[in-house]
Amino acid sequence: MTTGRNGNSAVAQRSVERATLIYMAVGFAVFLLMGVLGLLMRLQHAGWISLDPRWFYRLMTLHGSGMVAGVLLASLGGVARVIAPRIGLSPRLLWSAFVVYFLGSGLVILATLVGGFAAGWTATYPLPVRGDWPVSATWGFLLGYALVAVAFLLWCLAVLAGSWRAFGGLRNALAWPVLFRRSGASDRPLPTGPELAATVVALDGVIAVLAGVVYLVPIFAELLGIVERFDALFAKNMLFLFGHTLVNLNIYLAVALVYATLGAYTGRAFKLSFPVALAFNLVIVLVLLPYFHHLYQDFAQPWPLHLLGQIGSYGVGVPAFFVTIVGSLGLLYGSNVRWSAPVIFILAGLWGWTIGGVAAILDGTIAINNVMHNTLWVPAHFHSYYLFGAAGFTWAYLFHTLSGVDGWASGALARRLSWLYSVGAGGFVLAFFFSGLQSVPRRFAVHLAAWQGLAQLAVPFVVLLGVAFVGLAVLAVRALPCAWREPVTVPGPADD
Ligand code: HEM
Ligand SMILES: [Cu+2]
Repeated sequence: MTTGRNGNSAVAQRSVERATLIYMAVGFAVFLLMGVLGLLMRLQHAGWISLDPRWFYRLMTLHGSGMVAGVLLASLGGVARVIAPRIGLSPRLLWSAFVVYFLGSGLVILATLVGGFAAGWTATYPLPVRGDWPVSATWGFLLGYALVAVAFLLWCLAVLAGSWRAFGGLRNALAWPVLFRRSGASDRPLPTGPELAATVVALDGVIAVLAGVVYLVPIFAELLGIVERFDALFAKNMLFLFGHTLVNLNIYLAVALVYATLGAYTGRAFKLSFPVALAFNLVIVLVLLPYFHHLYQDFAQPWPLHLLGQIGSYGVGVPAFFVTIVGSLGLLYGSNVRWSAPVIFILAGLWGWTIGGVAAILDGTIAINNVMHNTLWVPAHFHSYYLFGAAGFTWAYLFHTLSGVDGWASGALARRLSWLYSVGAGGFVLAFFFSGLQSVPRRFAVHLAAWQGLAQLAVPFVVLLGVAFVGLAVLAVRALPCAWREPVTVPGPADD
């Protein structure tokens, strides 16, 4: 049996590649299904259908949790595929993670659609234990979350173990020689951008999962009657240390996918520069601080933590700017771009991600949060950076994987569909932003007549977005069997 330079046998490597493909394909399918729920909610807000409010909240809960889990799964698969040539990943860990993820998501679907759980994707304590749905639904939902968190943890461990081995320890895996030694001459290999990003995400991922456990265990204890109640403020801190961090890490995974994709279309290899290495190392700490902005309205929270949230929300913007905008524009600037669906997704994504990020920083400002809190401004900002950024970048890489530089994704149809997606997504999030400016509340099942106009405006854009994605899905699915059978054709991270 041949053993590759990353320590995996050819069979193991093939298994890793197939696992990553399944992560991405299943994540994409989940994204499409959850998008339909999003359309239903906007139709409801437009006053064009009338869902029972209970059903609205069940669908909203499933949509939020399903989207976050689905896009994350796809990004985890994509990044694993990108780093696999040099970092030997355990196929057993990756496949186990997939099975656990699948079981967890299944529980969440059952808990919401059958059980009636409707506490929102955040399931903020004490809502999960106070709802009037059966307690089995609460168990199902929270156990489902626990399984998804365990699966994510398995992925993090696979990456940490692999990069430890490939780079001979964590310092090299975090590119510290680039930071602290000028020459950079080292007998050990240094990580590429995607490899560094993966290690950083895996490290913070472990912390986020631990926070999730600290959140869930007391709730389980209360459900079992072991404790009567516990501190809601502490719970909320843990919840957002978990939730905020998780969705933010998805962004950095997606950025790694941009690095891995863009070079193929611009003819530039990504070089791990000092600013990008520094930025990613700062992110390790900074990504853990902004979550306090979710608690600005909790007057019982000690005020220095509010201040920390303010500083952290601004602070994380600086390295984020370096890793995305500087990193990607460095690959684009002055190059001869070959226009293709993945490139269009990435360029639209850089815009959407930046706009969403600025909107988030605004809402992370205490004085502004006092006004914008719990308005549709909040979904506006996270749908911008998710739909364009985290998800958009991930689909760019998926299409690149399934098409290659000259395949179907470079054809006129795929390119047109990509533009349609940008227009659809743009119109949809703008309607959210304008609603936010009018102080239309988020998480309301029924909207007043005065609020409905903007929702009505959003619907055709959502349909456009849907048509574009279904079209791209048809093109992509046809390329799937070939990618399953054949060994990787996508070039791994550049060796130079
Ligand atoms: C396909 C287009 C999408 C549409 C039409 C859509 C629509 C919606 C709507 C109408 C809401 C409820 C807003 C409210 O009244 O509070 C919502 C909430 C949400 N969406 Fe989306 N969405 C889409 C894509 C996404 C994506 C890509 C993600 C993330 C990966 C996402 C994550 C969420 C989350 C986390 C919530 C909050 C749920 C909660 O409050 O518990 N959505 N979406
Ligand atoms: Cu946040």
